[in-house]
Amino acid sequence: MDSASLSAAVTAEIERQQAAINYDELSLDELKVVVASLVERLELAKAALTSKMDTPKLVAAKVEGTFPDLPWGSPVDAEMVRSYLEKNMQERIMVIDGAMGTTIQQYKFSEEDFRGERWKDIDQELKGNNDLLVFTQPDTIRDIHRRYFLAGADMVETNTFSGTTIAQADYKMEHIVYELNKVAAELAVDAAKEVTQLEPHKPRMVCGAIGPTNRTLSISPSVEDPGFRNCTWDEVVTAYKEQVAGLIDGGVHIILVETIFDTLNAKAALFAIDEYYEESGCPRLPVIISGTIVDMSGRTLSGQTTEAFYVSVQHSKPLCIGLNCALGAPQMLPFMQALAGVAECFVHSYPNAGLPNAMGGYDDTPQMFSDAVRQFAELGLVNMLGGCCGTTPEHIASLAQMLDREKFKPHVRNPLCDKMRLSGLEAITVDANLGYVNIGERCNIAGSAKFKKLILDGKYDKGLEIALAQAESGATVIDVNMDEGLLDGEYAMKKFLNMLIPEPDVSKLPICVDSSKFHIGVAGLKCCQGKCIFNSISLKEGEAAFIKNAKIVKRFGAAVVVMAFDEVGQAATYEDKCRICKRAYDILVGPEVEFPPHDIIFDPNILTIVAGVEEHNNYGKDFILATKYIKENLPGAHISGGVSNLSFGFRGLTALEAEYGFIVSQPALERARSQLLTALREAMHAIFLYHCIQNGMDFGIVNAGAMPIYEDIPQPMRQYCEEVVLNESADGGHVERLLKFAEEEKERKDAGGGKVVKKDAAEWRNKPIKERLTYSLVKGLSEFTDEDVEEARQLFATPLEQLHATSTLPFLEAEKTKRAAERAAAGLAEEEEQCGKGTVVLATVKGDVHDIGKNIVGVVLGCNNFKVIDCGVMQPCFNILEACRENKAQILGLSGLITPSLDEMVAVAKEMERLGMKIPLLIGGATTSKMHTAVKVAPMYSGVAMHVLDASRAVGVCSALLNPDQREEMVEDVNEQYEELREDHYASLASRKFKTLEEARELGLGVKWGKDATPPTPQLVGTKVYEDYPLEELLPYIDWNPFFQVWQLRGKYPNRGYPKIFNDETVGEEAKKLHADGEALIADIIKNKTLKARAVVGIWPANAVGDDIEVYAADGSGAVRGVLHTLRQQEEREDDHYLALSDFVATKESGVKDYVGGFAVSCGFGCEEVCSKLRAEGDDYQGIMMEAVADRLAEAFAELLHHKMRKELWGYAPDEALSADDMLKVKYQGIRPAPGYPTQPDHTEKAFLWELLDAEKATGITMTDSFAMLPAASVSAVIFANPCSTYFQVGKVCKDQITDYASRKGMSMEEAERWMGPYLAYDPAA
Ligand code: B12
Repeated sequence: MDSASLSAAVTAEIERQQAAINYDELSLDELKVVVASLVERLELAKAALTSKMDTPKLVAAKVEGTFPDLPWGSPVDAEMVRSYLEKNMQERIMVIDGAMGTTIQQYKFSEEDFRGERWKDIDQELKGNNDLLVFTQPDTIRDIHRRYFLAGADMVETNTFSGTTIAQADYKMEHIVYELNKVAAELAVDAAKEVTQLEPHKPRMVCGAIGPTNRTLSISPSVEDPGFRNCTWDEVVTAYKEQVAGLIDGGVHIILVETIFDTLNAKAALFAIDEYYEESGCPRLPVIISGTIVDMSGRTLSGQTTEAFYVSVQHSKPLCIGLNCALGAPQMLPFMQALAGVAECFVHSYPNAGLPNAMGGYDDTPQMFSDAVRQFAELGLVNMLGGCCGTTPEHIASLAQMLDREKFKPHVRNPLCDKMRLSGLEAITVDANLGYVNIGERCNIAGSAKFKKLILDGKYDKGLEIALAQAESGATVIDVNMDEGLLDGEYAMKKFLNMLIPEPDVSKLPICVDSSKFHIGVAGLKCCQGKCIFNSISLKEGEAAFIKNAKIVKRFGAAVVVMAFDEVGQAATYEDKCRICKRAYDILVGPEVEFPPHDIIFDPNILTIVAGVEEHNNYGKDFILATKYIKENLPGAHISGGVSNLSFGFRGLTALEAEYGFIVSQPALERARSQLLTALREAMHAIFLYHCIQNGMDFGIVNAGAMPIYEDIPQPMRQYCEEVVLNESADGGHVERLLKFAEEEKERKDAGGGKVVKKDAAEWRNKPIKERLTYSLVKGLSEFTDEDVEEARQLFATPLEQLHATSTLPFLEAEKTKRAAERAAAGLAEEEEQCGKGTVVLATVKGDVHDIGKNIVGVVLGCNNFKVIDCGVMQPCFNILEACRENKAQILGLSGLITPSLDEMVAVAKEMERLGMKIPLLIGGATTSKMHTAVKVAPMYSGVAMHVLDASRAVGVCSALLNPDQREEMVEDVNEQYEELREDHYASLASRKFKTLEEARELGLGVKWGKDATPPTPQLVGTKVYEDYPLEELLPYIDWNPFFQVWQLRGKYPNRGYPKIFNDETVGEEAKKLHADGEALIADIIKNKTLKARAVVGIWPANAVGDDIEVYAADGSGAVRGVLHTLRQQEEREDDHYLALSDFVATKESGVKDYVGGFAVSCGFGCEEVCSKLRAEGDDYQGIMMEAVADRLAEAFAELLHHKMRKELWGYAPDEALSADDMLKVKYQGIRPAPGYPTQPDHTEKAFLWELLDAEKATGITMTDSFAMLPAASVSAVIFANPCSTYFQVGKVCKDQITDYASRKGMSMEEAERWMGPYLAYDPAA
């Protein structure tokens, strides 16, 4: 259709539509709609018209010839550039160019123009990738720079806004990034030279422009998952570093980090620049930083105020800071005023040509633009002006002429601020106005049991609620600490912070990233856009490490907490505190680090007083005096400390109570006592803090809400506490006085004077029995469980339940009766009694001998009215699924103790899927985990597969799964949770960093054998067998702690562990009874010789060869008996060494003679026979007790034999005199890692150990296909004697190591990957 007929057709259509409308009949609102739509159409038509009538395509002015170098030479002289700019910015308002994008549009390039010759055949659209034009249209880009210079700009920006691998990835052009930046810089420098030759009085310069990239480190791209990020800090830093290298090599004079809408991206850019200078040795060019305020709220896209933005980047010491883009000049005014008010450097602005119009274009003409920016100059807010979107060389010409004409006075820089400034979304200045800074400690896993539990349970969202509560209750800074052995601290830190940052009510506050592990703290810094506090560094590892770490913290721009620690240890006395802090201060502020003094916070260690050691009683005073010393002698530095340490001597149950906000099961008397302790402790804290603050302490990690005001502390308590805190009184009897006071108070309360019951506790006790039980279950209270359950039982229990009530299994009884009461209260008991709750099949999988955990689950389910079919141990998949079929099982539960069983569980899940089964699959046992179930088992089975942590949860889970009203919701919950876990798992795999095997080996322990270490020569070389070791000798070596775990008895702090558990209010009595039953059983076993203790130990000559240990014949012939293979740590962390067990044995090449030992022990012979008999008689309690006791004896036997080795058989510690407790704390020399334990996770290593020991023949202990030992109560280990040996965790290992390990072991890769499955740092299927 030609244009005339097209226009006729359009007109006809419009007429047709209009004819049908009678405008008179339309309402006012309808008419408005019509007018709006017509206006929109008209605008579109006008835009089309303008573009048709536009000036013809611009053609670049071709430049020929060469020009003399710029005044600052080549390679650039950074100092000359800086002083030129400093001088000029103080004298006049300088001019930076306008937009590149808008100006490029004037040249009207087509797709072909963008591609040029170089990419003419590429299978990718390139139009819009403006940065590429430096290659394909270089003349034009140089021409644009030239036009800006000629318009009056002092400096232009390179055409590299998207010149990072991250931004170029959109066009698959990552590979040209370095070249792009270099070429872009060269073009701009060419133009600068050309114009400088024309106007030598005004030399021109080039800013290397670094854009924000198209990803954000602080903001999640997913609305559903605010904790998610699509790029990491390290990726962004790497990308920026490559860009910086190209720009500098291309000859730029200034680095410009611009259009910052997420400060964390900008911090990564500044970090990359700093790192680049340090690594390259290149002179430091001036840096200009330019942020973008997105709307009239005055915040960046990532939520920061202008002040907070400045505080977050001030550490990079920019020459100039300002705002550009997004708004027009009039809208920017208040934010420019704020910036000029806070910045210590020069200030600039380069706004858009007004706000964008309906078409996304900019309407301000050159004149309008220069009129608009004039206000900044008039108000003295700026040292440089320019233009952003919508501006062209004509706009800049108009601006430059105005500045030339009117000679405004430039902005005068603020004096350098010598106060600490911190920022989250908002900024704070630590000064007299702010006063004492309260660092909220509730998100510190080491300081808050509640937070710790939530994080360990993966409930990060609930953890956030704690952070919110902290912020609401007046914390000035939020402390985040994830130091917990069971956690991947780095991952947890990142995950929590990434979730916290989008919560404005929390992230408005600065964060204190807190970890004793440097790398975890650094991981935290990588998540925070604001200026943080880094807690902590110290001289513990020596000066070199201190300097290195301080420089890293400085590079992130964080303030730092310095612990008063040095190579010798923790500073306890006044002298040590002052000496170490002074030394640290001098290093930090000295020329090598140049840390800002006001960003240093010393923690001179608040240590415990009144703990029974007289010399320690001065610790409080020492701290107060050290505070004074620091304030007076180390200018600028601050002081902080963990106040509650002071009174740890008085620690009671109170912390837990306070934490959970309800009474933790003590009777009124104990409660009163603990309240006294709380009151005393709080009084001591308040008094101590009062004196510290008087002397200059300005930070503190405290639970602020809990502390009384000094003046409010009643006398004589205040005086007594004060004397103790300051360790001084007229008669010197202050400590005794306070203790006596405490004792008397306690007695007074015991006599009834202090009976305090929480109000709500009393109220809920008046409710009906069902509500009372529900309340205590929901709140986890057990104080009244016994009496309530008894009441319920009298009322409702069924005959069957009463029968079970005679069972002597204490926790089972409690569990059962509680549930019975619930059920009865709900009126369901009778109904269930008739039909039972359902059928559950239980089995320990093939190759595994684990029984006890499964048995407990079986009994608990049985007691709760489930029909349980227990298939036993070592059950092949077929048997298990047959049992399900035969018994019409409604649930299948699998159990396993050792890692190879995990694979077996996956195999069962696959088979269930293949057979089309639908019943829920429950996974349990010591080696299993929620994560493994989510990642490996659940995806194999379309029915629900879920992990169950312990027996007490099994009942709830099975009940819900079989209840039609609850099942669906539960399955949905599990699926959702597991999906998240899978995502977390893969994200964590991707984010962890590993050394290559080669690098890790380089970082091995590297003992200088023969020089630093001489291995002891053993008394025994060869093996020794113990056929029937006297059981009574094992008794002192028993570790009772795991015994209580079996029965799921865990005392509440401080009554954790044996024998303190006996004092526990809730479980103490039961623990005593169980322990007595256990001891009685052991006595019986010894008397009747029911169990036999058998063992074989051996020591052989050996040497390390790489990561392996060659074991030689005992006869001294040097013949190689075989090889023990060991695995090396690879996951990156702070430690200097990446260990393998072979590091603990002298290397073959050293020529030094060395040895390894080993043993296999068992106390399980005879156990199974007794247990089957007891089971047949229905005495589950005694059966489980028998298994638990046999396990204890086996471990005790292992401890005893190791002791014997050290003292006699190896004999290197003949005089060792450790208590049993110290032995359990591994205070001896040498280690005995068991194959399967974290130091050697590979169970197959037991095969060669068995061969060496001839273990099966010597003891009768056999091994299953999965290398589980039979009888179950058996332990084996390899023994290392050298003092350098320590326990460690191999952790995850990479493919390079598995490849190497497999070939060393003569295994296929698949086989090695199968045995090492849970420890792989990669997905072998990927
Ligand atoms: C006590 C103990 C032992 C005892 C007893 C083990 C036994 N017979 O059960 C002794 C000292 C004998 C022992 C030996 C070994 N152990 Co061990 N041991 C432990 C320890 C400390 C506690 C396990 C335990 O008994 N807990 C108490 C019971 C009651 O709990 P449970 O088994 O977890 O069962 C509960 C829940 O899991 C759940 N549950 C269990 N099954 C099921 C099933 C279903 C369906 C459901 C719903 C729930 C459920 O409910 C149960 C009751 O609450 C764990 C570490 C730990 N903290 O878990 C290591 C641990 C299990 N042992 C381990 C290893 C490696 C070994 C050895 C191979 C070491 C060696 N080379 O000698 C041997 C193997 C023994 C053998 N026969 O082959 C590893 C296993 C993981 C792995 N890497 O393979 C662990 C995890 C230690 C570790 N961190 O590496 N061990």
